[in-house]
Amino acid sequence: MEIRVEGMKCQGCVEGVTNALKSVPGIDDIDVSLEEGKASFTSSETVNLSQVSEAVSKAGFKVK
Ligand SMILES: [Cu+2]
Repeated sequence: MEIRVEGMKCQGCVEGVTNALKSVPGIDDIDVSLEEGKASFTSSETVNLSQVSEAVSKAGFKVK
């Protein structure tokens, strides 16, 4: 699963997004790309996408 994340500017932002995604139940492997403005993850169970965007927004970024 891949999402676009707006507003990442440095490695600290990448960590912020990574941690936000880690907090969402069901998400396993996370790969956040600063250059591409993307985050991809695998999930073992169904992931609630509104929960994903809420967690990322709370961290200060925008999901597109
Ligand atoms: Cu940053």
